[in-house]
Order: sequence, then C-alpha cells, then structure tokens
Amino acid sequence: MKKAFITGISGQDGSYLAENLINHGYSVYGLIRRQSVSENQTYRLNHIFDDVKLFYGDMTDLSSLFGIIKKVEPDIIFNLAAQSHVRISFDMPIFTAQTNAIGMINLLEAVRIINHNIRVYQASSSEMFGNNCDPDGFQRETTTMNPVSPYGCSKLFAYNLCKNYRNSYDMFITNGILFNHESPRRGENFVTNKVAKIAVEIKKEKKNFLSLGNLKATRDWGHAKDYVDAMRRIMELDAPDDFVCASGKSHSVKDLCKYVFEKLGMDYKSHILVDEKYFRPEELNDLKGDCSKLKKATDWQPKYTFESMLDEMVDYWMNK
Ligand code: NAP
Ligand code: G4F
Repeated sequence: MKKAFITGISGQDGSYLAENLINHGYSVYGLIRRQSVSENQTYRLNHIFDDVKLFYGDMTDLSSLFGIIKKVEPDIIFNLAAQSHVRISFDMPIFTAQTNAIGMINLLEAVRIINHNIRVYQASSSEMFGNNCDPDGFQRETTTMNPVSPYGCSKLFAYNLCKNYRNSYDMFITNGILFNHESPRRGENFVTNKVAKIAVEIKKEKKNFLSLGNLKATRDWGHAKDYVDAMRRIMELDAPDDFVCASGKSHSVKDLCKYVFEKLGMDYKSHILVDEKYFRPEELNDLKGDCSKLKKATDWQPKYTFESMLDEMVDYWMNK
C-alpha cells in the first residue's frame, strides 16, 4: 500500500484528496495544526476519520515536518497547506509568506535530507499569473507569471523553488497550477460559497442583502472533487512536470450571482449591495485556463460543470 502524507488535510482539497486516495488504495496521513477550538477542526474529515492518521505540526515549524516525515516514511507528499485567502493575504502578508513560501522550503529541505526519492506535489495557483494572459485570452503553463497579491507572490516563490529543487537535486516535484475550484466544503468567505449560502438565507427570509466586492472579475471555476483527481493522476505519471488544471470557461462574479439567485427564483439585482471593504488593493481581473497538457498526459476529464457545481452548493445550503 502506498503511503501519502497530506499537509492541509483539514481544508477543502485535503479532505477530497484524502477520500480519493483512500478509494485508490493509498494509506493516508495528514498534518493538522493545534487549534484552541478543536471540535470543528476536522469536520470535513468526519466521514473518513478512522481511515486517516493525523499528526500535529505546522508548515512554519521545520522540526514538526522532519519528525512526521521520518516517522511516516511516505511515498508521496501533497503540500496543500496554505493561507489560501487572497484578500486576507493583504492583511497578513508575513504569515502568508511564512506558511506558503518558507513553509515550502521547510518541506523540501526535510524531504531532500530525509529521503529525496519521496514524490512531492505543490499546490500552485492560477493567482500566480496575475493579469497576464496569452493573446488568445487563456493562461497556460508557458504564460508569463506576474502576481498581484501577497498570496500570489508567495505561491510563485514556492513554484519556482519546486522547479529549482527538481532540477538541482533530481527530485520528483510536480506543480499543479490549479484554477479556482469549489464545493460545499469551500470556506464560506470565498465568493462562490458566500453567494450560495447567503442567497439561500435570503430565500428563507433570514437575511435581506448580500454584500460583495468586485462583481466584474471573472474566474475559471471547477469542482474540487474533479481537481483532486487531477492531483493524484499527475503524481502517478513517470516524470515530474508542471500542469494547469482548469475548466477552460470563464464567468464573472455577476454571472455567478445571476445563476444562483435565478435558481432560487429571485432577481439578484434586488438583493446585492457593493461594499468597498471586499475590494482588493490590486485585483486579478480575468482567469481562463488551458489544461490541454494535463488532459493529454493523464486523460483527465472533469465530471462537473460550472452549473452542476453551483447546483450542488445551493442544494447543500437548502438542506442544511
Ligand atoms: P483551504 O480550505 O484554505 O485549506 C488550507 C489548509 O491549510 C487547511 O487545512 C489549513 O489548516 C492548512 N494550513 C494553513 N496554514 C497552515 C500552516 N501554517 N501549517 C499547516 N497547515 C496550515 O484551501 P483549499 O481550497 O483546500 O486549497 C488547498 C491548496 O490549494 C492551498 O495551498 C491553496 O492555496 C491551493 N489552491 C487552491 C485553489 C482553490 O481554488 N481552492 C486554487 C489553486 C490553489 P486549518 O484548517 O488549521 O486552517
Ligand atoms: O472566491 P475568491 O476569494 O477567490 P480568489 O481570490 O480567486 O482565490 C481563490 O482562487 C485562487 C486560484 O485562482 C486560489 F489560489 C486561492 O487560494 C483561492 O482559492 O474571489 C474570487 C473573485 C475575486 O475577483 C474577488 O474580488 O470574487 C471577487 N469577490 C467579489 N466579492 C469576492 C467578493 N471575493 C470574496 N472572497 N468575497 C467577496 O465578497
């Protein structure tokens, strides 16, 4: 049985990836942080709690990573741990860099010293592109990266470091450059789940308005369940590389609101307030990814569309 160690296992992707790996015959280990309120910390893992082994640690604490990797002796490490909220990275730039960038050096050094044959997946992000795209409007592996947030900068540092360690030390390190992916397990302060949750509350007459920031930005949204399957597939290839994972379709935040409110039989225009506090100091305006390289290498095909993903999220809140 192959052993996989997931940092960020308590997050949206970590929980879906753990399920996916268990279903594909892996034994799964994970890193969690000490929190004062531990009751909700592993709520995304409750249904598989007995099938995963969890260890306390932190990406900023090299000794914890060393200790766990030595003890577990994993075949693969998926590094999903991050301060992953772009807006909040402007409020906490140093913590964001310490976790997302320095945390990655900690992990790579631990792997290089303990056993450089361990495969490493890095959760890279379309936020690294910033406002660059190719002339056809898509971002792909070869598109110039020019991030516009502390989060994007921290992820670009880690991405480059992974390539550098791969070339310098002949290590199997792969970057998955994932575009936005969502699910009912998405944090409630990301725009998709915020819209789905509050639109349902408005429908149930518990709230009147939904306050949002920039409605014009466009994103390439897919479902987390599909995207973690891509992570596993690229880590099972013969050689490491960098792969974009995306749906290839782009929708604005306004489109998102329109779809969700119409599904609930409401007009979004009557319920949305624009509040400047949700604007970012610098915005990434448009994302649309070309993942032909991933599809060619792995036969990956997403099962969800933008609409079926949102349907699942709205149904989740309606039934909660
Ligand atoms: P998420 O739900 O925010 O999960 C992040 C995880 O990282 C949580 O388990 C969190 O633990 C953990 N974490 C945060 N700081 C840590 C630290 N200092 N040490 C150890 N663990 C720490 O994010 P996600 O949506 O699952 O995303 C997974 C990864 O993919 C992230 O690296 C994200 O940046 C990247 N990514 C996400 C997307 C997307 O659209 N979802 C797209 C591209 C890339 P707690 O539960 O204790 O907070
Ligand atoms: O849902 P978001 O916060 O996601 P964002 O910033 O695109 O970041 C996510 O995707 C990245 C991949 O591209 C990941 F790397 C990252 O970890 C994260 O998962 O915001 C999406 C868009 C933005 O343009 C934002 O300005 O929605 C806009 N927006 C408008 N009103 C809002 C709001 N975003 C949030 N979170 N909250 C609002 O009220």
